[in-house]
Amino acid sequence: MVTLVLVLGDQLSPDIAALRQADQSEDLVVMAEVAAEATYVRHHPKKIALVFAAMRKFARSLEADGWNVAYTRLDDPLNSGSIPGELLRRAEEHGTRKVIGTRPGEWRLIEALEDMPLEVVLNEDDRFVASHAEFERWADGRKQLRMEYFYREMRRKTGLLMDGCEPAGGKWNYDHDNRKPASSDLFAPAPLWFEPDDTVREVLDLVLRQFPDNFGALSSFGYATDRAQAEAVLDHFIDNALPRFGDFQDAMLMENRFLYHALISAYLNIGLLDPLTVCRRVETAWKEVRAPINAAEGFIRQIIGWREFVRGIYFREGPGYTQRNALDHNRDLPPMFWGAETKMACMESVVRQTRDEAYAHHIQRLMVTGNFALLAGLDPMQVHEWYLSVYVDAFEWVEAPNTLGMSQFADGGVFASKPYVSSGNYINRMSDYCGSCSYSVKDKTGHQACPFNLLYWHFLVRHRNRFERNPRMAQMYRTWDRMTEHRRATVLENAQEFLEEMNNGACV
Ligand code: FAD
Ligand code: DLZ
Ligand code: SF4
Repeated sequence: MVTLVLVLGDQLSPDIAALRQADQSEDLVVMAEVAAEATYVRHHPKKIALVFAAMRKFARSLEADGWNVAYTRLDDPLNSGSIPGELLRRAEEHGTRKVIGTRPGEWRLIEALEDMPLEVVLNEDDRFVASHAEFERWADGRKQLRMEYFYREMRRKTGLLMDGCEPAGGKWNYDHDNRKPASSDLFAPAPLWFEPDDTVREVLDLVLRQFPDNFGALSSFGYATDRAQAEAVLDHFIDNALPRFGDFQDAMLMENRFLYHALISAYLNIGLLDPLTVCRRVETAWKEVRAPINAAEGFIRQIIGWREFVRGIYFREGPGYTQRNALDHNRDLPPMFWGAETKMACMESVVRQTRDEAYAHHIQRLMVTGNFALLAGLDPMQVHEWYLSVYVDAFEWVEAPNTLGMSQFADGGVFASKPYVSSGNYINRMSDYCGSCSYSVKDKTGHQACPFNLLYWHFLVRHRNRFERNPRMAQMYRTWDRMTEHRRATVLENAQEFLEEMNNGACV
């Protein structure tokens, strides 16, 4: 009996577990562009285009390698509209009940596949450094899960940047070298983009027709859509940007959207690049003195540290994780997140960049949009859906822990020891946004005061019971307590006025 081999849109790796289990001479690979996956959130059009174009090219490369592939296009009249629906349709067509797949990166789809009236076997997705069992072994019995200790295990396991049992250069982490602000005239290499080929053009037409109202620009689509292109992006990054990646990792510039970032997260997440190979390439660049240790270590930590850690948390915490709301935040996402006018230059710039590129780098996501959402008490579920829809690299296993855990503290501290909040000061130090803002970052009270300055204290006061005994936050409460009563009352009143104006739909 033929077995159906399911390959999802973020499983585009030739050695994905399901393909390794299959028999090329007999089995049928099933791939499908389906409405359910394209609409579970209103994805950015560039994200849909990337996934569909990469799926089409991957299907062709499988056929060239000798696989039989049943590929369903989105506009196929027989398309049932969902992954389970397509499996049922193919099962009936080919008289089979057997399906092998690779465990999806989202509980929603795992549950849907496990509930199917077919014999579905889901293999562990082993395109990661740590297996689920390894993460569980590391996490079990620990009072707190902190990325740094997990990361050291991953360094030991992979031998990356290791000098025997010791970290290369004598330190595990070079982060304190990595906090340099950037000046507006900083020269940064342009990213490597690709002219749309026939496949991409066809997909762009489809996306334009089918998703005309989704937030995000489709014009100047330049993402890599196959393995060779993704590898060229990696080469380009290592040759041109890696040496300064560490130094300017946290900097933000209005006219320089990508700085020294790699722009490879989407390719890693859909399977066009392999994380360990990427890290070995970066390690080699360091060994050949083409990149300093702070850059190589900082970069490798993002991949074998943060990326693996967030995945471990997502699967450990289970399907209920996305419903968490530990701080009981419930304000609606204001329209500025969807491009409506705002007087905050930082928010305007990051949202505009997000709309144009489907990309913002980590600090823009964490310390501008995320920081604002947390300080303003926005509903974490709406924040999560926003991040899941607007970024080209957004898949729930990686997006949800970053958004709900790291950025919104909605999991109550499973992920982070303290909330990532800051006043306007931090944004001013790390960016060039404040110079052109209608608000004044120097003002701490009054109608011109930077909203981050007001909301920062409003947040701390709202959550005093939870955070004042946190040793990493006690100093902030002491600073607050030292202010005059009049000053404190004015800050809170101004913050409240700002939130009310925002709630009432005013341009703030
Ligand atoms: P670089 O800055 O060049 O970093 C290199 C690589 O490290 C990235 O490609 C990525 O694979 C990895 N990496 C870095 N930080 C993280 C992290 N915190 N978690 C996981 N991997 C990391 N990343 C996603 O891949 N998908 C998401 O949906 C996503 N959502 C996020 C939401 C929020 C609120 C925050 C704060 C961060 C989120 N991140 C997400 C992490 C990070 O912002 C992106 O991985 C990064 O910006 C991608 O751009 P880059 O490839 O240029 O990364
Ligand atoms: C993101 C995405 C989109 C937009 N479309 C499809 C699709 O049509 N078919 C498919 O197999 N996968 C798609 N994906 C990726 C899935 O949503 C992803 O596999 C799950 O969210 C699990 O990570
Ligand atoms: Fe953002 Fe405040 Fe700076 Fe304006 S002044 S750009 S709101 S941090």
